[in-house]
Amino acid sequence: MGQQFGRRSWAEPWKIKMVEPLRMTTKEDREKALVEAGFNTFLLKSEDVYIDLLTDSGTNAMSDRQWAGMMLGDEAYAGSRNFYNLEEAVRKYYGYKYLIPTHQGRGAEHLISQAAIKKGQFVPGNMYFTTTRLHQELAGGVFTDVIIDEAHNSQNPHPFKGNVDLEKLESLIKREGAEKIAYISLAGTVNMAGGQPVSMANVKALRALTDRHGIKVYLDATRMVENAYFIQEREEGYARKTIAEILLEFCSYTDGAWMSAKKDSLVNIGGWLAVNNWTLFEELRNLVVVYEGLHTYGGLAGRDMEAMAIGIAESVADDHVHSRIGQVRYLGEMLTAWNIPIVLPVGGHAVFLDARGFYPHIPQIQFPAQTLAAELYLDSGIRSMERGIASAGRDPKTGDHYYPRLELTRLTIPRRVYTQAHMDVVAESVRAVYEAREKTQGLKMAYEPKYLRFFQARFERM
Ligand code: P70
Repeated sequence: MGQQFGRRSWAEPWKIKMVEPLRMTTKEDREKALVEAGFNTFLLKSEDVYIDLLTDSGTNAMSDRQWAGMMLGDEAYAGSRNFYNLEEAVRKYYGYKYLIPTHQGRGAEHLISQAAIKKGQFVPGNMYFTTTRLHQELAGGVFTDVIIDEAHNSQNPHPFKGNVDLEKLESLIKREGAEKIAYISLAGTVNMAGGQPVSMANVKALRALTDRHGIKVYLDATRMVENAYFIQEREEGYARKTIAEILLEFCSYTDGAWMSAKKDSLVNIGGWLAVNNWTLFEELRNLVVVYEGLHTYGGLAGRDMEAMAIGIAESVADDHVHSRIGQVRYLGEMLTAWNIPIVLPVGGHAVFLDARGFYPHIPQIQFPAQTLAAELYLDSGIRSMERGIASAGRDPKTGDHYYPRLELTRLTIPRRVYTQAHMDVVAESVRAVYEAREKTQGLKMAYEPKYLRFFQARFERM
């Protein structure tokens, strides 16, 4: 593939030591499983899935060193050695002073939202993320999207579609007053936009603007390593800097971060929250014992913290990130070569299929992206995730559906798990589903839970 695009190929900087057999199913098996799952890929049994591209969260393969670290778990209730190793890794690679471990990302989102949002305050962010926005709303905040317009257009080739629109932000601050802004909720990369990065220039300018108004910036660092890769690749002055240097510089423009370590940090469970301000830290450290566990384990076992500490160091290795993003891009380039509509540029963790491009005849309220996820599973047993109107949920004020411009189905690539041959099989299945697009009909929602409905909603064929 590298040769076809006139460049040298990459290869994985590891070899395989242990394998897990995959189960193949028949079309009849899959039809039955899909109906039982209410056409929701979250409700399928993993055993019924062939290639699992539901998420890159907690689905990564750990290295031999991480597994060895699991054996060094210091399972003490308080003051585990592994906590201090994790604290040191976060300080070294992300640069924040004070660390609180949490069981996963949303545990950290809960704490920061409770501590830093007063009822009625606005929380501007570069596009919503489902769990992040929900915790902000549950804390009484009002999420406000301040991402650049380009992000809402799946075909716009902007290299940093995750950027904050500083004019949108400034006019919000002018209109509402700085004291009505809880903090800026900045994500790198932006998941719902297609894994799109934020530039260093943008975060620097954001820092300058927020400093003028005395507003804090907290970073969703979940896929910030991948964001650093795009800066190295695309932004002037960064080609010769390492991923680790770029990560540290980026974080230095923010006041703290929350992390779902299940992504970048190459573990199956874990997260953290880290800040530079001692007073805020004291409050968070007090809150964590209510919801997660003591502040030196936060819902994790010692071994989980050790695997995370080692995973953080592995995650910033340039050759690792290069091959990780290279694999995602390989799949994206194959689909683009076949004129299949995807979000461009291809992002860091996934290829996002543009379900509007697949099914222009299916109205958004008939869930085109959910339909596409169901069709892909039926075709080949590949599991993907809806990222469209079902994920967007409802406006808490009016109760109406949000109608996001992006109606996407995500093929999310776990790190160090699948091979290039798996990507070929995925691409061919996507092509088969694309070729059958005109005959495909939409879905209706048959059951809708109150919170984060996409996880447990059930659908039926129209
Ligand atoms: C995904 C996962 C999790 C996530 C994230 C960003 C940018 C925070 C979190 C929460 C899992 C997921 C979550 C909600 C809906 C679908 C899937 N993203 N910030 O697959 O972290 O899951 O550890 O609590 O992407 O994208 P956690």
